[in-house]
Amino acid sequence: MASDKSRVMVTCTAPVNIAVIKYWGKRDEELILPLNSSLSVTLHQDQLKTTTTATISKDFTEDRVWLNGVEVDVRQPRLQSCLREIHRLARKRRSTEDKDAPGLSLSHKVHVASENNFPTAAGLASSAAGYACLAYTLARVYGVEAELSEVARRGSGSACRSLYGGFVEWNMGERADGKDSIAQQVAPESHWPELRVIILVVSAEKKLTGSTAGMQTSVETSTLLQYRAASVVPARMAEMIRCIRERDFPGFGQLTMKDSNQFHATCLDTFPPISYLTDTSRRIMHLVHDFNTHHGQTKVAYTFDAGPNAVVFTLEDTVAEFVAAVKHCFPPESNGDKFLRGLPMKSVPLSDELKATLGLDPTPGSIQYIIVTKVGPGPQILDDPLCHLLGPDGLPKPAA
Ligand code: 2P0
Repeated sequence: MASDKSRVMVTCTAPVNIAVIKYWGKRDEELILPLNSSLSVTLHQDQLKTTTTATISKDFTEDRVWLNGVEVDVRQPRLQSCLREIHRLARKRRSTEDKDAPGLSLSHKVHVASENNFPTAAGLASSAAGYACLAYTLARVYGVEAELSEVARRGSGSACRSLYGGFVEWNMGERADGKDSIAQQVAPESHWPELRVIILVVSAEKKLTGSTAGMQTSVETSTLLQYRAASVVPARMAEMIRCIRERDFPGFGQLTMKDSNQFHATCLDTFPPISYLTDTSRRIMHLVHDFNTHHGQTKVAYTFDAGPNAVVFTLEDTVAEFVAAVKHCFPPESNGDKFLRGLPMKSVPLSDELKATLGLDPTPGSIQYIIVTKVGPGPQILDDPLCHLLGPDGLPKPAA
């Protein structure tokens, strides 16, 4: 943390998370309280992360925020909501806990710069990592040590799950004020070291229906969503936690696929219907089921969020064979050298038996690239001042 009498500057990173029991639908739009609990896997920041720098100074005349180098409107309600919450927690700390707590005057304005190391438009849950990183970084700047679920959640519901590493549950809570709607770790990232995550980037286009508007229409029109939240998710949460604790991959994988499918069924049950999956998404689902049939057990499992990209879970010993199957069914078209990204892996040939099982005709170019990653830790604070995205003047550093 860089500081002098008038200025504090902090830089932190936060991870992307992928839900295996999905959040879809709010019971309170203002407080961002969900209809059901959800559970996610935190992805490793070596492959996907948001970096955020925040600084406050008596010299600043207004709050300012830059996202990937472009200034955004700081008056947007969700940003304002996060700032208000962090100010509230900072005031609370000073009045009740520690009169000498670090942090500068709350009347000072803040400058924030945030960057993703992956394309925002790729539909890879950038808002979750972004708001988790904002909450975590602002907390460090203002000397807040409280639990930050409420701050992150006000930015984006799923962001509260990116505050922790490993396997994370967002408990829906029961209270009307949302004080018990918080994220907590189910198991740390070290718990299941063999687990791997393969992201199949299908389309980098911006999605047609945003999550916030989409889930609002689902709440208003889908009876399936109400049934899911009340009667399906509670038992699934308990079963998913058991599968994770026991490292039961077939159980984990089957439930992950079923929950993804039910989430997309509620989208279709929404009126007018919402469809996030494309033909390529459905072909990936077939590939996964064919692969598992060939092996006579669940060795890979897909999940899809509010977009066509697939996130596939598997164990370390299966990555190379599954990637070979993906390359067979979806051969890279142009960027062959950049097709495979992330963790290094060996290349294996596809057996004739498996090739014969895969009923798909190859469709070149329909998967743009693949990122191989694993389960990772929660937000980190970066000590090296070279990592700051803002210069000493509080403005974004020019791109290197
Ligand atoms: C999830 N998704 O659990 C689900 C699965 C998308 C599909 O959380 O309105 O961006 O900001 O609370 O968190 C996307 O919704 O929505 C999401 P808001 P958010 O990850």
